[in-house]
Amino acid sequence: MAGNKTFTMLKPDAVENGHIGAILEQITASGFRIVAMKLTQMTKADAEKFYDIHKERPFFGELVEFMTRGPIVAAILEKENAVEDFRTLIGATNPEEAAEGTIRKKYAASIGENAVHGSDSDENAEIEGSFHFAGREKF
Ligand code: RTP
Ligand code: MG
Repeated sequence: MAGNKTFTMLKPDAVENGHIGAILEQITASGFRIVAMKLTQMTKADAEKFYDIHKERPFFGELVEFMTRGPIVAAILEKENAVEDFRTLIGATNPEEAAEGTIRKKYAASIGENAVHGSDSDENAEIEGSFHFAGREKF
């Protein structure tokens, strides 16, 4: 059975460009409930740990640099079939390939700076949510 939670980050580019409100509006209008949320900034060590799975990829250094350059909005979201439905809502990793109306199509500039993160499995949603939030911060 599909899980009901996912984890997201509005990335530094989205925050810098003033898109927090519009993106959160699209997320909640699409049926996701906010379970936990905060403005925070990852350290280099945080980003290296969070993206450990990508450490051998050629873009790893760039990714860590980007994700630590300013604040992000971290949030846990709840909805039936949350992981899959949220990845549909954000669109393809490369905004040029993202479907019309998706968050990345509307707000992302490039494959590297692509406005928003969405967990890729129920297991990773739990790991990533717990990376950013303590139990008492989840509602
Ligand atoms: P995310 O984890 O952020 O939701 O994105 P995703 O699943 O669609 O993509 P993933 O393969 O997990 O890549 C993680 C993030 O790394 C950056 N990236 N840059 N320069 C590049 O070729 C490249 N490829 C990936 C993006 O920020 C991507 O979201
Ligand atoms: Mg991913």
